[in-house]
Amino acid sequence: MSQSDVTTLNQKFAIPGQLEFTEDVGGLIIARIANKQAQSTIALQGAHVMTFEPVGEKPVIWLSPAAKLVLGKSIRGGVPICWPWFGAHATDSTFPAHGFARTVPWQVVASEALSDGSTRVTFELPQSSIPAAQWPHACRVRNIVTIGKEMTVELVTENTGQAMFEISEALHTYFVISDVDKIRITGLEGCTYLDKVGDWQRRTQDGAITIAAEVDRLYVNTDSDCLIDDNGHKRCIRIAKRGSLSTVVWNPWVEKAAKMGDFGSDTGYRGMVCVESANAAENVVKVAAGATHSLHVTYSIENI
Ligand code: TA6
Repeated sequence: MSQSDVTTLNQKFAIPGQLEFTEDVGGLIIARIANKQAQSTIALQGAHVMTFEPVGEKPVIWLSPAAKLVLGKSIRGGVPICWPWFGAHATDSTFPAHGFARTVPWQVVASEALSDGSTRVTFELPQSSIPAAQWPHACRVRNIVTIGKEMTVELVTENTGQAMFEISEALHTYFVISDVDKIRITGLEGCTYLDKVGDWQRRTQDGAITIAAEVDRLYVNTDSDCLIDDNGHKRCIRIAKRGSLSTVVWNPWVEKAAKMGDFGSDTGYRGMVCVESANAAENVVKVAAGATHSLHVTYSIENI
């Protein structure tokens, strides 16, 4: 079946009243979920969750108003999948930052209306989308997205080859916030982090994280939940992860956001923060031949 054929996708996987597939003007195919608990849009390119909005709640996931929905280009916002490496490639600077997974076509392999009223869609990265020069390993990679009053994203890597391989990865999630000076991020107190803004110095987190300049930190050896405590929206966003020992906190601030060119208005950076559930630096994951590794995150809202 040609996965680029919306009609075929809808015949096989649409769920009346919950899930349909449409083609965007830029040629991207979008899964559109609207059930009694939430709405979400997911691009098949990169199995990229773009939006998530529980019923009666403000949007949780931030998508840049200037996001370019173009084939082969990364989408600014949502939940980009960084795989099979996080950040710059270790040895080849010509390979794309954050890996290739987020800019190649994925396929839909399953859709389910769950008994609790949520909707689950399973995406798979076909071997044909994997550039062999960048990743010469046999593997099965799935992204399983469940949309209800909470959102769950599970990135599953199966080593179907004969030798161990090593990955670094992240669900590089962008969150909607009221304003960058009205939030604090908790859960990483006392953790060691690599400070990209400070020349990758290793530092220790003292208290809650507040943001008043560019922040780009890779916290290591932490499996803690993180909370984005948003005094402006009078809510907390909980990020509850399993299978992840790193967390990245990023806000580009004004200069870097302007340079990136797809943050929308010159104050676009004020309405977002990234809290990314990852495995990177000393937390890279060795996947033995025949083994399966899961990075699983549940995003939920708590009112304050
Ligand atoms: O996760 C933080 C980070 O690595 C930043 O350093 C910045 O590069 C950001 O990711 C966005 O990267 P992108 O390739 O999506 O522009």
